[in-house]
Amino acid sequence: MKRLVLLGLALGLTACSHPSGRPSSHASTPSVPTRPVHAVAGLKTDTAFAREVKDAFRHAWHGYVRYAWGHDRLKPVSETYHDWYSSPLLMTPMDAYGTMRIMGLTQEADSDKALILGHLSFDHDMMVQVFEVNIRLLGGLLAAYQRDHDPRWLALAKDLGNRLMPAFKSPTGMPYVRVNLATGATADADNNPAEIGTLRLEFGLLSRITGDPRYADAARRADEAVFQRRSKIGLVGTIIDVDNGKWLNPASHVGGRIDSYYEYLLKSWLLFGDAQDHRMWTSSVDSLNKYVADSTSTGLWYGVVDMNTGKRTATTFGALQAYLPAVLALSGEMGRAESLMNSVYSMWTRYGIEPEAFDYETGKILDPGYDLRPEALESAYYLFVLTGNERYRDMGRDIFHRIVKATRVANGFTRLTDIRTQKKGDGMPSFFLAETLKYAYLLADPGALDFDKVIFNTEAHPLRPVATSSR
Ligand code: DMJ
Repeated sequence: MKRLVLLGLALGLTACSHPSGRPSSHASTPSVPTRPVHAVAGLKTDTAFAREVKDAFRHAWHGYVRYAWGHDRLKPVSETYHDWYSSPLLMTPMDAYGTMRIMGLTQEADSDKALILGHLSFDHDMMVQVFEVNIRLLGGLLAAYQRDHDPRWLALAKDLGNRLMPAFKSPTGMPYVRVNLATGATADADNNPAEIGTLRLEFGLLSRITGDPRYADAARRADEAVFQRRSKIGLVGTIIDVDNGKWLNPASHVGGRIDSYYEYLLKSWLLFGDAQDHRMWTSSVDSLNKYVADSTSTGLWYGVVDMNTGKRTATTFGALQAYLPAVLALSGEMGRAESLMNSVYSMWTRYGIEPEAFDYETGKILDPGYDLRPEALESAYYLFVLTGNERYRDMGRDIFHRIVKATRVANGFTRLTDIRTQKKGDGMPSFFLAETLKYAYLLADPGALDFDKVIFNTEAHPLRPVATSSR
């Protein structure tokens, strides 16, 4: 059934349905493709929940304004800030901006916008991590431009895109991990599928908006270079050398360093409507479901296997892997998405807060930190809007309450170094404002953003389809 639906979509057929998502009757076109599943109409707002999330956001933002204004990240416990590089790139303001607009926090958003447009500059002689800067800043700038239509956002996006482009100048076309924003010098050939493949949405959209194909072409070549080097059984490994294309670590999984590679294969197809993306996604997810998925007595998980043999090498799962129910649901694989969401929620309730990593066979915690991560809330949100089933909103509300209870401090929210003792660290990542609180808010008030009109980048910046001819 799934294959028929997807084939129909690829061929541009007009009607499809899914038992959980409402039927789609939109025509498929290359530039604004039809989606496999659609949001359930008329979902009600949970006003009390929405108010709580907004209050949490204001609390986090006020901590940033007071102690970290103009810098990358708040350290709420020591009441100071952290910058990623020698000059701040306004990670938190850029990540927070779209969430403020969705929540209707106009005053905060206006002052945030003034800060960014007045101070954000990429003209710095410093090495930056291409992936991190892309998902936070290029994604955030493009989403802001598509929302506000203010050309200053686009000018910054173009400038950043141009400065990141030298990263792709490797013999294989796969980008280096880091690039110097001023000189174009590159560093670190040992890259991974996530950092290589999580550029397509932003670079593709930059090309669609500017009419300059160079960005999309470079990111697509990089994606294809990873896909072409998949093993005979269709899996990718954890680390690859972008100079010679050789795999340096054959562990295959859906966690950090691979996670958003899969996410972007699907989303590139949905945003750009290209049949080749669709082929890469379907063949990749088939291999994932065949080899990496693990049906156990405690439910469905996705563990670790050798990319060449498919032999299971570890039964590790954790906070980062929790994005997968969202991606499976968006692709129309609702059964698997719902089973995996049950496992994700069991991980939260078992330990009170999810661990960064644990062994789903033995229950042993492998990494006890909690970094204010959003993935479980992201998946609860997708499942709620695509099924209309309140149990997913209940899960999300419970997760949100657990986060607030354990991580709220006087001047914001902070990561935990150990979920067993709830020992607090000292850092509020920018994605807490971009993703964690945005997905919590959208669970509470799903009408605040039309799910069917956007594709969220991996930092939860909502991107919109643009016709090829548009300038
Ligand atoms: C975010 O920066 C993105 O969601 C990325 O894909 C994974 N890590 C963090 C959130 O956990």
